[in-house]
Amino acid sequence: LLPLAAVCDGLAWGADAPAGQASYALDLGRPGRRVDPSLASLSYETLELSDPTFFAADNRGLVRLFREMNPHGVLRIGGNTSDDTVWGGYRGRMPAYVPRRHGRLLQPHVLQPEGLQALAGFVRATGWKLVFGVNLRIGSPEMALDLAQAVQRLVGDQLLAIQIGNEANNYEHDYAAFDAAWTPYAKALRAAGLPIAGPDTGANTDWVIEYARRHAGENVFLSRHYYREAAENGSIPDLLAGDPGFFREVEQIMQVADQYALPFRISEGNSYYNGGRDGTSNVFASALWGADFMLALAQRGVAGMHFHGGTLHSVESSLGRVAKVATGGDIVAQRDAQASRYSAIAGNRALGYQPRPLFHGIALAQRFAGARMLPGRLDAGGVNLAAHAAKQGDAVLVALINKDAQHDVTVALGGLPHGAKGELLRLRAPSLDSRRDVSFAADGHVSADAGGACRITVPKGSAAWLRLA
Ligand code: BDP
Repeated sequence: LLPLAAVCDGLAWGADAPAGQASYALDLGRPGRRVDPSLASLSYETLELSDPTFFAADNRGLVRLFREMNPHGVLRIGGNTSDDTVWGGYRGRMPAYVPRRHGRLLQPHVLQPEGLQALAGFVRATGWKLVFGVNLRIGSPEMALDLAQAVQRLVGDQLLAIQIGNEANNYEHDYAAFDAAWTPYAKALRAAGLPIAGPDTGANTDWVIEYARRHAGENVFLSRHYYREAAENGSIPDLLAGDPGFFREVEQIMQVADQYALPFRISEGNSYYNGGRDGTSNVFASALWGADFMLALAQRGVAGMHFHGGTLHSVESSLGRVAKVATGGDIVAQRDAQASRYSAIAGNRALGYQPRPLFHGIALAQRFAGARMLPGRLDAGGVNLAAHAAKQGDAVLVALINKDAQHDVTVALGGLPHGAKGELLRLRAPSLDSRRDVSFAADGHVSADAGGACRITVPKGSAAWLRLA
């Protein structure tokens, strides 16, 4: 018989520097928040619907990746381009246009009914729910209502909510101005029996709280966005350093959300805005960031995290730029060049689709769906290590995410069910800046000793996921 430590130790490799020593003690007696099955969710630009072959039932490669990420996900359509879009099916008077970015007159996009019909087919094929954003910036309540009703007719009860405006904090002077502009839209939609959600603000926690106080009873969930910073300021060390200030804001929102018994969703977000940072948002570091970020949200009771992405054309247009598509290279590089830098899925219909590194981090966190998060005491031993745990029926799930670029770490786990046994999966890649060769795969078995303890080595820049029962 092997000594127990060897049975439960994960394989360590390439460890030149001495490994850090960490401990993580779970408290099985105090289960916390239940992880919503729709935690792993996505967000795309409204402009994506200008190509009715993209969100379409027969775009099988994309349907397959959505279902693989999460059979219970929520697709949010919105972004800057939702506030640039007029509804082609509307027969009433079109709204007047206003000058917008950098004083330039806005060129509205026209959403055609075919794009919406195709989206409905895609939603049915994936089994996902839909959150749809209508134009507040250059819209009219009448046009928004007409569009929202068309969405509801096509999507039926897979429509979770309509949101009004995208990041209105960028164009409304303050919350009061937003509320005044928003109210006629909300009234029209609610009078027609449509479910609404909001305020879909960029980063204003105070807006979410004020909105909840005024409108909780009218909404099916509360929302805001998250980006760590602008792409220009992004880097792997910056991304992996974490963002404790943001999680304090999440806790403030959750207090209010709980008071009104409303779910809270990060309805759009990713690592760095302006389309993401090349060499950071689209490499393996983003997988470790994404997994940790989602589980830190779930720990605090956030129901869903919608990672923003999509084609280069669509996201770049939302920023007022023209997309440049790289040519040459092998098929993986060619597909990669089709998507915005932070998108979890790359590719197009002709070349096929493929998961980006971030996709695998999302998949790791999504394994916690339906479980109850557990409190735990982490002593990271000076290593940039994140740990999350949950109880899923009789099983305990643990994620150990070593975001450290220098140090492997051996984690002494405690408080596991005595003598529990289970599986170990590892999320890894050749290095933090790998664009490919990411794997999330089984790496043998683990077992806790008679005292509920187990030691796992997690190499630098990798994560381990355990399930013990
Ligand atoms: C967000 C917008 C979205 C953009 C994104 C970005 O809602 O439309 O694509 O920023 O800058 O604020 O990447």
